[in-house]
Amino acid sequence: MTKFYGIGRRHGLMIALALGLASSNAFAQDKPKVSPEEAGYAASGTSPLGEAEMHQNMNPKAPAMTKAEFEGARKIYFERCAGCHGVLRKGATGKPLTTDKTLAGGTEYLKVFIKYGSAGGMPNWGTSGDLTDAEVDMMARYIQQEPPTPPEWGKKEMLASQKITVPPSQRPTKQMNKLDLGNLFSVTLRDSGEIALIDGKTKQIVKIIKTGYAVHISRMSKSGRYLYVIGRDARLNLIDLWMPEPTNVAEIKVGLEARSVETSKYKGYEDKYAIAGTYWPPQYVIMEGDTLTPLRIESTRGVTVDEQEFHPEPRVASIVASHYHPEFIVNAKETGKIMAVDYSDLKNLKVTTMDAARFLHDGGFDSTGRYFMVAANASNKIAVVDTKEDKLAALIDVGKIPHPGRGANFVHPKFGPVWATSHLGDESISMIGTDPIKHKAQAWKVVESIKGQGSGSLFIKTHPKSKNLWVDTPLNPDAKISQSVAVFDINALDKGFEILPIGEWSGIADDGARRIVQPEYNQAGDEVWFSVWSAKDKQSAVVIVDDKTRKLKAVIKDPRLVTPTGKFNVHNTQHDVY
Ligand code: DHE
Repeated sequence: MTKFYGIGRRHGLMIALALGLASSNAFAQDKPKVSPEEAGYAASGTSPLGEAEMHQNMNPKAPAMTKAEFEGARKIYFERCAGCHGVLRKGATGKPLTTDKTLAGGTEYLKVFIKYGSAGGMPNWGTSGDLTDAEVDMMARYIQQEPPTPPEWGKKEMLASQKITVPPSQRPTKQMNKLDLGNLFSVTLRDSGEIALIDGKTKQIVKIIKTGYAVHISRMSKSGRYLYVIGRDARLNLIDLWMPEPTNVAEIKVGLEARSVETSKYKGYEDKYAIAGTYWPPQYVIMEGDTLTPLRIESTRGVTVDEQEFHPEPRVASIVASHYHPEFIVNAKETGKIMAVDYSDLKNLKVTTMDAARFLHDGGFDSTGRYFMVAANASNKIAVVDTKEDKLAALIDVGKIPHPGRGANFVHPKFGPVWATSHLGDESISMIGTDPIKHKAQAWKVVESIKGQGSGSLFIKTHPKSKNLWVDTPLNPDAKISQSVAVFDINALDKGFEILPIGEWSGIADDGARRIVQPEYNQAGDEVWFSVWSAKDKQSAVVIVDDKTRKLKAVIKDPRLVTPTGKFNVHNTQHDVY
């Protein structure tokens, strides 16, 4: 059985319950429950750390392993397990797998747990066919050894990896091509480690550009000239859209594993700095915007907001650039801390740290650009940061495992301006009031919660010019739901949703998952683009829908479109329009 994000994975819940695993052991109890969708999601992104050199740490109390077994198990650990249990196995959304716990469990217990999964959300790696019995046995012995630590990555390593292929002095001073840059899309080609630049009008691929491994997101500089693309391997590419044809002009490896990048947007600092956050090492780095030369590296290691316990690897999740101060808002996942990092004086760095909630992940601004709304996903909360006052404005309970992307801003017919999120763990869509002046009673409260197609949603979207609210469900186990999208009328939210069969509309064969992921508007706000995300060796597509009529407008099919996922319209990304 192939594993493509957990589709077809038979959950081992019943078997685990029958064996009494879910409740019989402290090891199985001390973390929040995660849904199968969340477990599959967090375990999906093969960590590039499996390739890093690490010392084999044997524990004399643990069962023996050969070097080859240890290396094989380490690779599997970083491919399948690190996303939930952490690099150092201190636990994240998954339980800690430190040797005090695993040795107490013992090989036979661990084997059952790995093979059949658990009620707490541990996938059934054995019975799903992902791991053989021999591999399950190897993993059970491996997690009783001391975890090997990946190397640190400082300025020296970053500089050694930096390439400035076109120095700023040799770059144009104005746009040298005829592209309509505002309506260009940077499309993540996840499994080929590339982005496709697609012209919004002609729907033609302008260029494919090589980027990092399992490339993740694109962000724009304030001027709209520079495109920054980060891969899971922490390779950051700087693409100059003003060159005669958009060209990669610099790159750097900012660590061993990463997900986020942003650029300075405050007046006077436009295009000046870039910042990238890493999962490993747990740190962020502020760089020169046009060369990616590292200027200041800051660790995120520290204590958690709730238990006040030291955490050795708080991964950097989303980062946004404040419009109110020369600051980056940096989210540390495992500690639950949000940091406003002042970049006006990098030698005397001022950081305002706000306590939010653990498992900070993705988020975006409210419609005014003042409040940053970020999901603390496994805490089932949205944290609101007032970027003008540098204060936490609220911490709001929402549905199960909120996953907004950057969220959706619109004017609710009854409650005024709201920001909405959908959820991975349930079918709800929570709308939060965002106007503390004219709608004070509703501000920072869930004013309405409606039901979408199902759980497994990752992204929700609208546009200031649209009356539609689009909600994807790519991680829903039912193919009918994962291959379609729900659309609500913002002025009649209680009327329910229409389902558009985007997968079917793509016209591609239904043999490679065809998940519909991440609605993204064009610059004018009259078209919505969807990725039809199939397995790497199958055909994928991008489907474009007319926003007004909700009818199919175009399908982009091209053998070069390998696993398209995120799409970033230049104008909307540059100006935080969503
Ligand atoms: Fe993402 C944003 C982390 C899996 C597509 N993803 C983010 C952000 C983080 C993150 C921290 C916010 C960045 C920011 O705003 O600065 N993503 C992770 C993971 O840790 C996770 C769960 C597992 C992994 O190992 O990577 C993960 N993400 C995925 C996917 O599998 C997705 C669906 C497909 C893909 O391309 O990998 C995916 N993530 C995205 C997209 C965004 C994103 C499209 C940006 C959304 C936006 O509108 O800005």
